Amino acid sequence: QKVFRVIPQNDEQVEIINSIASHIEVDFWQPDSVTLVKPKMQVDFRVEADISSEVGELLKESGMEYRVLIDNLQAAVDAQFDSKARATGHSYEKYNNWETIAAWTADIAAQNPDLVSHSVIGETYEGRPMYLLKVGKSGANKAAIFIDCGFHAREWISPAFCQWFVKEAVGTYGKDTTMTTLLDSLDFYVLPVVNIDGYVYTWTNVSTSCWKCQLLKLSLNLYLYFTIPFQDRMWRKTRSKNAGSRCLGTDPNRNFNAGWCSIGASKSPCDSTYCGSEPESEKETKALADFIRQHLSTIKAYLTIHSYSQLLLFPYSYTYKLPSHYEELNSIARAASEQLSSLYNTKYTYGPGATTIYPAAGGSDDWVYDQGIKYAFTFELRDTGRYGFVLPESQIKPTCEETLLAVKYIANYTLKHLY
Ligand code: 0X9
Ligand code: ZN
Ligand code: ZN
Repeated sequence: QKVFRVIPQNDEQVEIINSIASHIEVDFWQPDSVTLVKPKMQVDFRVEADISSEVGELLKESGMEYRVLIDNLQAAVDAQFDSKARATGHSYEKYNNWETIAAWTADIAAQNPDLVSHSVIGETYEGRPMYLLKVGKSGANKAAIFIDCGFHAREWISPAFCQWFVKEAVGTYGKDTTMTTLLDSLDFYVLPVVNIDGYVYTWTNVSTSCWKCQLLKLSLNLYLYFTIPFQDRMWRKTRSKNAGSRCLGTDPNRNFNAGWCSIGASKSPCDSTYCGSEPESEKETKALADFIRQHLSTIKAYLTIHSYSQLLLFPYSYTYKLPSHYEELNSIARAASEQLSSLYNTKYTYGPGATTIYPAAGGSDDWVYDQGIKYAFTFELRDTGRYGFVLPESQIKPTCEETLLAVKYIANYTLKHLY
C-alpha cells in the first residue's frame, strides 16, 4: 500500500479526489474524510499497492502534483517497532498493547501511593474498564488538569505520551522544581486510552500474512471493498454496532454535544468521521463527559492528545466564531509551542481548530470549553506525514520529551491564572 500527498488547487481537482474515493477504497489520513477536502489543502491518503500506479496516472493526467509519502506501508508498519528495547512487558519507549497499559496503571499506582491513585470511570462498549490515574500530592480542594489520550485508535503515539507524562511526574517530583510545584498544587487526571476497544482492534492482525487477501484478490470487486491487511492498524473509531448498518464504530471526537454533527462530521455509520446516533451515544464519550461534569468546579484545563501534524489547537472547531478568550488562548499556544520547539526544533502551528486544521463539530475540546473550562487544547503530535500514524518507536522519547515541555508550560500557566 502507498500513501499519497496532493494539494488540489481548485474545486475541479477536489472533484477528482472525490471521484477516486467513490470508485476505489481510499483511506484518508489527513483530513480524515473525503468530505473535508477543500482546494489548497494538503491531503494524505492511502490506497492499495496494485492500484496505486493508476491513481498516480490519474492525478498526473488531471494536472495535480503529488508526492508518494509512504511508498511501502508494510515496511513502515514494520519499522514502527524499531525500538532497541524489545523486551516483553511494559516500556515507555515502546508501543504497549492494552493489556500491558492496563497492568501498568495498577503498577504505577501501587508503586507511588503518595502520588498516584487509580480508578475506573466507566466501561467501554466491549466491556473493558476505563482506568483513570490521578497524579498529585494529596491536599484539600486542589485545582485539576485533565489529560486524555487515545481518542483515535490508530494514533499510537498518543497513549505513549500519557504513560510518559505519568512516569515523568513520579520520576521528577522532588527533583524538578516546576514538576514539584505542579504536583503540590494541582492534580492531574490522566486517562491513558479513551477508545480502548479501537486501540485493541488496531493491535489485532498487525502482521496479517495475507492469505485472506490472496483469496479476495480472486475477485477484484470484492478486493476493492475489503482491504484486509492494514485496515486494522488504521482503525480510528470506536467499535460499537450501528443500527441498520453493517459498519461499526463512531468517531469519538465527533460525538460530543458541541454543534454536534453540524459540520465536518458524517451522518453515515460507514464513514470514519461518523458522529454517532446522538451526542454521547458512545459509552466511552459518555463516561468521559460524566466525569468532567462531576468535576467541573476543580478542572481548570483540559488537554486532549492526538496525532499527527504538529498542531496545538484550541476552540472553536464547530464554528469559525472566535472563543471569547481568543487572545489569551492564542498567546498560551504560542508560548507552549515555543517551549516545545526549544528541545529539538520541532515546528508547531497553533490556532483555533476551524481555521488551523478544519471545521469539525462534536469535539471534546469545544464541548469542554463551552462547559466553562477555559484552557482547552488539542495537541496533534509528530510527525507531519513522513510516517504519519506509524511513527517509529525510536521517536517516542523525543516526541514525549518535547510535548512534556508544552504541557508543563500550560499547567504552570493554569496554576498562575486560576479562576
Ligand atoms: O479531527 C479530529 O478529531 C482531530 N484531528 S485528528 O487527525 N487527530 O483526527 C482534530 C480535533 C480538533 N478539534 C475539534 N475538531 N473539535
Ligand atoms: Zn485524532
Ligand atoms: Zn525526561
